[in-house]
Amino acid sequence: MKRILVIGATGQIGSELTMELRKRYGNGNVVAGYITGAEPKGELKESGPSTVVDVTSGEMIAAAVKEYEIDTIYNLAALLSVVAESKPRLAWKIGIDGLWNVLEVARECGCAVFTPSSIGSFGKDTPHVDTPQDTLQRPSTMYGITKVTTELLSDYYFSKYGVDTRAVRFPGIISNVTPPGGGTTDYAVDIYYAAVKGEKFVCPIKPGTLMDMMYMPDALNAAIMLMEANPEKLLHRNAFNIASMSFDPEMIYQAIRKYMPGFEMVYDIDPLKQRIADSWPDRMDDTCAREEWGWKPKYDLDAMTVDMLEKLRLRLG
Ligand code: VAH
Repeated sequence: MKRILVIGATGQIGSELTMELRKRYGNGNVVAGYITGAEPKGELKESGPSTVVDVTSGEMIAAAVKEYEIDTIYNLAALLSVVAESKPRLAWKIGIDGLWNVLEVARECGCAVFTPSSIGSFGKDTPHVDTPQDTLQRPSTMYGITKVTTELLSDYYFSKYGVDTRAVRFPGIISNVTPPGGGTTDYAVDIYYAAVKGEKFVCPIKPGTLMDMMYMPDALNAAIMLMEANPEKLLHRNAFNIASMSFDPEMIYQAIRKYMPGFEMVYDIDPLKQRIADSWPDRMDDTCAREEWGWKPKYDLDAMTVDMLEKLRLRLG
């Protein structure tokens, strides 16, 4: 049975990924790694083991791997795109110095490693429509620079040391559990909260700005499916394009109004978020993921909207 450590287990992806992994592999086999000040709470804390793991400390990672006999590490420690622009050195420290620590421990202890990349790893010169799996990657954000470096370093550890590294390029992820923090695509989560609270939504991204987006259940399934995939079938490793939806603010606004006709939205563009969004693809080509490990999303914009509104209504009353 797999023994898994999730680093960044209390973040937007980590909190739901930890619970999904516990469902699939058994609560006791999935350790939630967190940093002081971001302790797990509620079911995440009660349902299985957790321990302090700061990704910038190789010793902490090694101690957790040895104590819990870990064979697989999901490394989700990162600053998101907008925050990373205000703290570029910290973004590198967590994203790359931290990754190096994870990969070194994985090399010494024989662990497989998943460290996600993102649509942020592409730049304005990358083809925006049907973005190829193998293409030009010259991002202009510190977040994107850390993600391209993540891909290259993870591939390096696979080819040079045989470390089993795998990853996907996540779209903007929409979830109804842990709110996101500091991302360019956060508007696609915040809009649902505004709708359910009966508030007018102020959108920071221009109409017509298409970006790849994905509902959290599909994102979690992609990560776990890839880590379970037959390695002999993988022609790529770090990192696979995965796509499910491509929409702009008008499309998600209309998707919500279909169920909440009184919902209103206005625009107040955030120049930094818009500059970042303009450099990202409209929609990636994910043929390689579909062919090499059977990737297939389940949620489209309408199905996600129905589920988001239902779940948020239950939680926010
Ligand atoms: C962000 N939500 O906006 C994150 C994500 C692909 C986008 O990396 O920074």
